[in-house]
Amino acid sequence: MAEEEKRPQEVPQKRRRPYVGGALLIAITAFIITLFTSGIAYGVQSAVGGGGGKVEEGIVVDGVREFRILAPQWYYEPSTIKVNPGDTVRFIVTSPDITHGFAINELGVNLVLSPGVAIVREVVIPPDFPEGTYTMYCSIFCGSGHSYMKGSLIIGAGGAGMGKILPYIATAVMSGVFIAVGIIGRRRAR
Ligand SMILES: [Cu+2]
Repeated sequence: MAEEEKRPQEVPQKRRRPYVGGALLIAITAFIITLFTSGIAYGVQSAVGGGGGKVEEGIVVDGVREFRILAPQWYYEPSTIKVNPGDTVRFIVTSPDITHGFAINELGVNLVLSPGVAIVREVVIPPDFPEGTYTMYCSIFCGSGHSYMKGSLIIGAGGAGMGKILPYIATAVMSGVFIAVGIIGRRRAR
């Protein structure tokens, strides 16, 4: 997922009415702040929620790789789990507070976690399943941190590093855009 860099110098020459420029600036600023916040929140979550980026491999019980996952507001513990292609995986997921979801699109998993009830789901990962890092996420709105309630499922070798680095790259890119917008804004003001 390489991001193409957009060059900021393609500024239209025609004059804009001030309020259009102002509204645009506010919209862009709001967008940037949102991305900043999510980048930071996600970064903090992957650093703290994952126990320092620890990868949980579960325990194998009678040939089934079992994970006990806690799902409070607004994270999964463990937040990064690893399985192998060909594994039979058992998820035992419990929410201690309010109703959350537990979804992994690529595996067709979408659980409703009623508070205090351990929800069990078994999945067989096909031996030829593409290795990689997949997202597990909350699929039921659960408050202000809902969109940050995510974790990673690594299948096989995965691309474990990318999920950790991505928020920081996003934040760095956004800093660049923020500065660029600031400079353009100043130039226009002259
Ligand atoms: Cu949620």
